[in-house]
This record gives sequence, C-alpha cells and structure tokens, in this order.
Amino acid sequence: MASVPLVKSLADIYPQDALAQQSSRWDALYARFRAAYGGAAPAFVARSPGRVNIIGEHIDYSLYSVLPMAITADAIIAVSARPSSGSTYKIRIGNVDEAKFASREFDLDLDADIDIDAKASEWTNYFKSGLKGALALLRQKAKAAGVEFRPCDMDVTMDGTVPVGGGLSSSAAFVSASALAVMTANGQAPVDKKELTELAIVSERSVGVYSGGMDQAASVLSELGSALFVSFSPQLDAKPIKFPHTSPELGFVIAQSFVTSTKHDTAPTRYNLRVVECSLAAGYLNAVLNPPGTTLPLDAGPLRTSLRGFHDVYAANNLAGLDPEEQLQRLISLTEKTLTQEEGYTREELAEVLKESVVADLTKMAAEGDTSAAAGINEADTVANLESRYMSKFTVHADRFKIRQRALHVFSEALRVIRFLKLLESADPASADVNQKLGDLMNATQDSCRDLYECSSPEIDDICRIARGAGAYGSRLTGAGWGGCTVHLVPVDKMDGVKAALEREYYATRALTDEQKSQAVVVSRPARGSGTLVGHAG
Ligand code: NG1
Ligand code: MG
Repeated sequence: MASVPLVKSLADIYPQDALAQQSSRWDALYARFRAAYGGAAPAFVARSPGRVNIIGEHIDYSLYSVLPMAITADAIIAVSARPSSGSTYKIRIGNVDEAKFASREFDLDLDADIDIDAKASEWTNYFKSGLKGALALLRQKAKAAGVEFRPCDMDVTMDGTVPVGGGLSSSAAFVSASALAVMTANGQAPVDKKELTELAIVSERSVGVYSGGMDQAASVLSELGSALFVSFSPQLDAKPIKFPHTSPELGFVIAQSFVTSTKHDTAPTRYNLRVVECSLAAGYLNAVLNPPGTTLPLDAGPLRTSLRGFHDVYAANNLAGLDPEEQLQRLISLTEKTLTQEEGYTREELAEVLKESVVADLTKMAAEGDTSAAAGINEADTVANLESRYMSKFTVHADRFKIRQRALHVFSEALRVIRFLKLLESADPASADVNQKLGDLMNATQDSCRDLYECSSPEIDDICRIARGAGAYGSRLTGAGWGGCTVHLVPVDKMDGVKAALEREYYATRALTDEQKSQAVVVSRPARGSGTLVGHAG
C-alpha cells in the first residue's frame, strides 16, 4: 500500500457542488487556529473521512471481510509543531465548535505513557488515542534505528462534520486524522497507509471499545468513486470496488435515525458484549469440534484481539481447505447442531465446556508475558478462569450469552458479503434483477441484525420499512446499530420519493432542530480517504 497522499487543493477532496461550503468551513478552521495560537497559519491540515458500511456488519472484529465506503463528511485537524524542550512536551488543542468542545492544554512527560480515562466522556480522548498510538510507533521505529526520539509540541485546531454517535464513524475519522497529524508533525511524512490504518485501529481501542478495523480502513484507504473491499485475514488488505452502471442507475441514501447510541456508555451491554459473545462462540465451537489439545495460534498480528476468533475453528476441522462460501455454510450447520441453546448460556455452562481450553489459553498467554493471565489461573474456579480469559480486558455485563445467534449472524453475514461482491464483479448491467439481488442481501443483513445480533432498534426498523415501501431495493442499519444511521440502495429515479416518504412518515413525527432536519437524509457518494493538505489559503 502506498503513502497517505499530499493533497493540493480542496477540489481534490470534495465534489464540485460542495466546494463553496467546504471552502468557508476550512476558512473558519484557519481563522480559529490563528485566533487561538497567535496569528500564524497552521503548517498543515490532516484530514480523514467518516464512512458508511454497505454490507458486512459486526464481522470485522471476527476478521471477516466487509464492504464500506468513505463519505464526504470528515475530521480536519489544523496543526503547527515546534521542537519541545525540558522534561515535557505540550499539546494545545481546540475545536471550531468551542461551545461544545472546550479547549485543553496537556503538558505530557516525555517518556511516560499517555493516560486516557476511558470512563470519561471527553472529546480530546480521541485525539489522545491517536497521539498515544502514533508516539508508540515512532518510539518503536526510533529504537529500531538506534536514534533518539523526542515528541514535538503541537498546536491543534479541529473541526468535524461526521455526526457524533450517528453510525458514520466520527470516532475513526477523528482518531485516524489525529494519528496522521501526530506522525506528520513529528517529521514522519509521507505516512504509510497501512501503518496508519493499523495504528488507528489499535489506538481506538484505548477509548474503551473493542473495535474491529473496518472504520479506520475505510477512512484511511478509500479511493474517490469506489467502495472498499476490506479483508483482515491473513492480513489487512483493501481493494477499491466500483459499482456497475446498472439500469436503472443506483445510488446510496444515508438516513439518520437521530437515536444516538454512544458506544462509550453502552459498550458493556452492547458492542463489547457482542465481541465477547463472538469469542465465546468461537471458543465453544473449537472446544467441541476440534480434538482436545489442538494448539491454535492465539494472535494474528495487530488486528487481532487476544480473544478466540472463528478462524481458529477451521484449523483442525477440515474446513481450512474449502472455498470460503462452503466453509461458511459448513460453519452454519455445525453451529446449528452444536450451539443448541436458544436462550443463551450461563457463565457456569460455558465454563464447564471451555474449562480445559481456558486453562491452556491462559497458560500460553502467561508464557507469552501476559501477567494478568498468569494471575488469573485458579484450578478450582472454572468461572473465574473463564472470566479472566474472555472478560477481563473490557467490562461486560450479562447473565446469559447468546452465542448461537451471534455465530449464526456472523457466518451468514460473511457469506452475504461474498455474494454481494460476486454480484458487483459479475454484474451484467443489462440484467434488471442485479439491483434487487443486491438489495435483498442488504435486507437480509437487516433481518439478521434485528433478530440474531439484536443490534437494531424500533426506529431503524421503521425507517427501513418506509424506505423499502418508497422504492429502495435494500435498507438496513449501518455501523454498530442500536440507533444511529441507515443505508439504502435506491434507484436514482426513486431517490426523491424515498426522501419524501422518510420526511413524511419518520422525521415529521420527531422533534428535530432545523440543523438535524437539514442533515437527516443525504445521498452519499464514495469519497476519498485520508490526506494531508498544505497551503490552503484561508
Ligand atoms: P461504528 O459504531 O459505526 O463506529 C462499529 C465499529 C466497527 C464495526 C461496526 C459494526 C468502532 C470504532 N467501530 O462502528 O469496527 O464493528 O461497529 O460493523 O468501534
Ligand atoms: Mg465509531
């Protein structure tokens, strides 16, 4: 993968019809920067966009491929840097929306790790997590090269247009742009795209969410005019995918539900719990289906959490050699036969089946230097062992773990992504039913998210029903869910109709501000990934 591009003008980033508005927004960023930091213009601006996921929901952290695309809304961070002195380096950070996001100053110890209070809802945490990750990488590189590294002082002003908590990944846009800003400020430009993506993925976990890598990959690696097929296994890879010119021509509509689900507060019962449930499902399948004592890799590079992944189940199950569609179909039937409890599994029930593998895993983790794993082994207490193996990195709250439903969602969703991609790659523009087939897959995703993964919401279900009724081929939630945003595959001649129906039947029934009304529905075009811009005139 190449390096993050140096972008010369706003016209290289934004569509023509958005230029005037973007240009005044960038002027405002520059004006705010000058006002905050003594009048000089910033040295550069790091930019990274939000994303919409077309298909492949809640499977990135199980390392299955996904198909998102970058959107025009983005995070932009104006920066100037100077060498630091003494025993600290200083970061001053502000936001164009000062009323909502108060300015801060951090005086940080040169060698100390950056402290991020994941429990606090603090906007600068996202910058700090990019900073933490970027500095860790820079230190590691300096060490390998045998040179000294000293972080620089930075003055930073940021502006974001990706709605917060809205499913379009404002967080990944902010973290990726922050990491890019820190790398660039510390003399690392040009920044390698793959390095930046992996760094942003790992960084974002320091705000307390066990996230996969889809958002950061889409934000950094997307190319103008294309969606992005992202794979995580055996390593991070991405390929741009153009949509075929079918008849009628297709477009994507993004519609907000205005139900915000901030991951920060809900992670223990929603997002992180799902990550843990998937790992438990994989561990359970592995324990039952693979011969005892099968040794499996615990970790596959930076994208992998240290939890058990579904790919481990393949290893000794004669699945490894099959083609991916067949693998997934086999996994679906194995899951149906093996994980029979619809009502979910208690910790005791899981511990009983998993006890040997849990002790083996903890022993192996301890041998690899994980001190908390070593402390967690207690031969007599299988539930405590299970908890320290699967639930100690992030807090989760649950009495029962619905591992059957979660696994069935993951495998069927991974299968839908493969089928969607095949349709796109083989689509005969003259064949009228390609559009509906693509839409059917998106609709099946929505059903699976609602029924098996339980990450939809009544509002999202309503929006999907209304949009389909007005002519969308496919409608579903996008992003983590539980509110947030929806995405719709719509023939261009029905776009206005879909928009009008949503306004009439959904938005008119809610108390919304004028700003919300104006942002409720947007037609999304595949936008450009991260870039650094020098010399905007504003
Ligand atoms: P959102 O909530 O839209 O940022 C999250 C995860 C993704 C992915 C999706 C569900 C983060 C940063 N992102 O997206 O990795 O798992 O949910 O497909 O947590
Ligand atoms: Mg996010």
